[in-house]
Amino acid sequence: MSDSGLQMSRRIRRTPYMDRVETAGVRGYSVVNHMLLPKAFQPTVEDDYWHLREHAQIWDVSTQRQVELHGPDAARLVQWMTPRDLSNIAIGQCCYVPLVDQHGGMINDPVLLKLAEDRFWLSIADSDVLLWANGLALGAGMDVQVSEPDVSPLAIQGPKAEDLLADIFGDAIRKIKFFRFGYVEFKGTQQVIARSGYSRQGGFEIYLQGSELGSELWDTIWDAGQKYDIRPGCPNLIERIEGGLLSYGNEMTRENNPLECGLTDYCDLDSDVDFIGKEALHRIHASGVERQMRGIRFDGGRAPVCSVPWPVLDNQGRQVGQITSGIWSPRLDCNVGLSMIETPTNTPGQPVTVVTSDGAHRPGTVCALPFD
Ligand code: THG
Repeated sequence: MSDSGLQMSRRIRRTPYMDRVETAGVRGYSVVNHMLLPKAFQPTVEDDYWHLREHAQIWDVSTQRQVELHGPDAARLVQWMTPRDLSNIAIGQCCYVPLVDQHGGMINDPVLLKLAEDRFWLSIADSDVLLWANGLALGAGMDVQVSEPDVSPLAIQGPKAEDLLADIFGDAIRKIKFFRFGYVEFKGTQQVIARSGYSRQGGFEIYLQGSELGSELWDTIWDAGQKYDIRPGCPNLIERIEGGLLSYGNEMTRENNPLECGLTDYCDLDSDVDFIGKEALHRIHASGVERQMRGIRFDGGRAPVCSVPWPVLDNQGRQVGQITSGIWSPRLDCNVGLSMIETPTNTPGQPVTVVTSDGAHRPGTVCALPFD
């Protein structure tokens, strides 16, 4: 911890898996939702990338905090918060939902879990949804409790995740469909397990309730995983960019609306449901978005680490966007990046220039997401 340069304090919360994460050789952290997120284990992100595509990894994603809405008005509140029509979702279903403000700006992009007709979890990205939801409930006089329960997701990702978890919890988990969840028994407790996760390699997320069980859960999976060449891991930057998975705070902020973020499929603008930002999104939809989230492939050899956004220029040298996450892809044999790009330069196939932080001007091409 000391060599990461991060000065610890109570405000930067540890996770229930942290002892095991440290033993496993974590090499650095980020902070998300005021909590540590492991960022590296293997010598390189590329080692992690190839391993994730072939085997199984265990990820401490406790920073995906749950905001629980519970009570008679829980369903009304959650629907008010998102343009996605939730009227037909079932108990046991997960749902990727943009949350927007009154101007259509992105507040967060959580995974919603419907636990009961009157109980939901919003599994959030990096912004304080707890306060937003509580403020809305209070202001609207809704009968709903808004809390952050003791739930810490642990992701098992990669093609061998299913076999590994079936060894531990039985074959029933094989029947869980994508973006559905069920329950498994662990040490006398019932735990939520969903087929989901922040990668395109398949896998599950266990929403551990009860921090005191963290080390035991990690050890159980770790021991059973030896057979599957399990390794400690974390959301992989190469895999995430290739898969077009957005990171709130990086690719988008409140400055962006879900239509330009490429989340139109999760916005049911024509439905009858009432939600915050409906008027704004209708207006934006009618006038057309001014920019769009895209992939960019670019050359010039291995790019440096993208810790500040890289300007994207059109063929007249005018800035039309910025790469907010970018890295070398060893599989595609070029650099890949995510960028919001202004119309009309954002149609796939357009040539652009990326100015990386080493000063290099690199030729690139706009492409659709995901990259494959
Ligand atoms: N899992 C859980 N919580 C999370 C994330 C996660 N919270 C933060 C962050 N990740 C939110 N971002 C995403 C982005 C994309 C997806 C999940 C979380 C995703 N989307 C499906 C897809 O693109 O195929 C859409 C599924 C749907 O149809 O609803 O997987 O990873 N717990």
